[in-house]
Amino acid sequence: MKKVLISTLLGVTASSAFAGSYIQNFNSFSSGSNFNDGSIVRTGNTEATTVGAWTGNPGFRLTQDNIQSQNASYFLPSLEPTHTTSSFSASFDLLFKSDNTPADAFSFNFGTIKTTASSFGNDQGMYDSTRVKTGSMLSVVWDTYSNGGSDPKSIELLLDGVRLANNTDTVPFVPKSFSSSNYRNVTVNWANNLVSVYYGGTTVFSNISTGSFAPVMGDTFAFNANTGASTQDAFLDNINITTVPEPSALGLLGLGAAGMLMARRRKHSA
Ligand SMILES: [Ca+2]
Ligand SMILES: [Ca+2]
Ligand SMILES: [Ca+2]
Repeated sequence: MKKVLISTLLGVTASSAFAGSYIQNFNSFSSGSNFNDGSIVRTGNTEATTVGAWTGNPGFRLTQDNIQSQNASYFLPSLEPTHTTSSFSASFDLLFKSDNTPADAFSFNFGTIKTTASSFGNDQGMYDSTRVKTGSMLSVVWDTYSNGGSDPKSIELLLDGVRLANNTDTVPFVPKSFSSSNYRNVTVNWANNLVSVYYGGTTVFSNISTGSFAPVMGDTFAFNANTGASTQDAFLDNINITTVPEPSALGLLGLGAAGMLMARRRKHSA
């Protein structure tokens, strides 16, 4: 009996304790934004921010075209509540649509994000420079509205609201009509303080240094979308995020597993 229990513990240790993960495809929901998975959605418009908004489309809409000044945030539960994240890989599908001039932005954020956070400066991610609503964070922003000058439509990488990189060649794809084929896959990989971003099969950023960025225990991921005077639909689907805890945590877990293995062997030989 004891042997079975130890084997089970070893199995759990080997399969899931080394990485955190969040997977959501919204397929089991027909409406609303409560996914019963520890995530929190905050929006000023619950009819706009919902699954099931587009008949036949299983994605989650954060903002809706032709509704101005929306702000919707989708906070994921911490994937490393007791460790610091040392690397992560995130994948999701993103779709925009706008009848006229699209705006303003969609962002993917990772760091010390409080659930009071919202978009900051329309296209600078969720970072709050006063740090009242957030701590330090990385943000990837799909900026769909040209503010002119040095801020055209672009995909931007920010650390604490400050641009690390700005790709004005690979701009967000915002068609005027809906089609499932208009979804574009996004991959964001962060490891060794370098981040790479891929969008619709195109490399947006390749191994950009994230400088002084250092996650702390319990950091989280969050998505945000917002509209202004101009508007757009922003849909999200097929989220798959994996985190790896800091090496010291891995080491401790490894020792724990080895210890249990030794205990099990002792039991066998006894
Ligand atoms: Ca889906
Ligand atoms: Ca903009
Ligand atoms: Ca821009």
